[in-house]
Amino acid sequence: MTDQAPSLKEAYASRFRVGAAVNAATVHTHAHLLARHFSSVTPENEMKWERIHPAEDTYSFSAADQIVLFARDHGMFVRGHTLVWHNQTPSWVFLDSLGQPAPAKLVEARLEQHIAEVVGHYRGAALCWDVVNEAVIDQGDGWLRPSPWRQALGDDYIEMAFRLAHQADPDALLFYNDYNETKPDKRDRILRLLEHLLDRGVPVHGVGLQMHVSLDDPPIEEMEEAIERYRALGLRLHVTELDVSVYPWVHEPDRPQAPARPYDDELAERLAARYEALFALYLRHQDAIDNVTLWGVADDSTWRDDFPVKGRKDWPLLFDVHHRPKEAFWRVVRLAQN
Ligand code: HAH
Repeated sequence: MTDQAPSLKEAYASRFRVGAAVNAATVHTHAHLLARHFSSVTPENEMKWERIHPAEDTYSFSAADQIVLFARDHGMFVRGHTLVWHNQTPSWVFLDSLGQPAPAKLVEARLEQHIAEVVGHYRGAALCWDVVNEAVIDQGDGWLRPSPWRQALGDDYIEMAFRLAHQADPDALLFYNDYNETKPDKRDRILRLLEHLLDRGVPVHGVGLQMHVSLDDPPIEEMEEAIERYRALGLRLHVTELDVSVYPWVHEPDRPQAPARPYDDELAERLAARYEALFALYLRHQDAIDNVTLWGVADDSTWRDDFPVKGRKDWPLLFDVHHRPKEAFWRVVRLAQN
């Protein structure tokens, strides 16, 4: 049945790649959708430090390798995700042999080794990397997140990571990736960081816009303003983690989250209209955008079921829990055909 649906990646072939995040399971269970509709993959977790480098002398490439081999067999682009992040990084990275905070030199040597090893392993296969993920704070005073990286190495850890990644693979496209990236305050902090890196001649080539959005927020105008500001830096843009939660985005810890709700035709229609507006926005900026990646393939396997509320079913993607194209899929495809 799904074979009768037009191919999403073909509909957008002259515009930008359309990608999906996959994991060790979905690269098999969702292979039919991936092969037909997507021209790019991002490993959801399999290249993160805790998975690929769980202990000082242990690299564990096999899960990510399977995804990369799938991509090679199907002619797909691979986005490497992610080298330096405050989450999903084991604590040993920041500790010495006595369990005390490790000296900067040791953390720096580990960072250097990790990037050389991981980027080196996927050289020529992962053509782009999210080098640094989510380094900027959401709100409040200041600029950079107080992450264990910053604590160990100071603000320069960001610059260091980009230079090391460039050394490990001079041909790879290097991205800074973040969420809430269109909120004006955070956008301005991210812009400041990117300008600072560019001024210093740091090899940063693109900005990753995660775009974990909901039905009404952020407004398209806010996203468009952010895209215009980012592209004005001369950087390439990737939409790296697109999904549309059917629940409002409540980020204040003391405000209640919306209760679980059923998925019905009205919701399907609102989701379709939202996806249509998002892809219309991307099409307006297709000369700056090279890749639009969804954070998952189909609604039966999405991180949104557990974020920000554990066990609250969500329907954020273009294919339903039975892998059938949703109304949102048809609207996105039709938009490209106009
Ligand atoms: C992303 N963080 C990460 O980049 C990705 O690696 C992970 O699998 C899922 C989401 C998003 C995020 C957010 O939207 C809000 C608060 C913290 C993190």
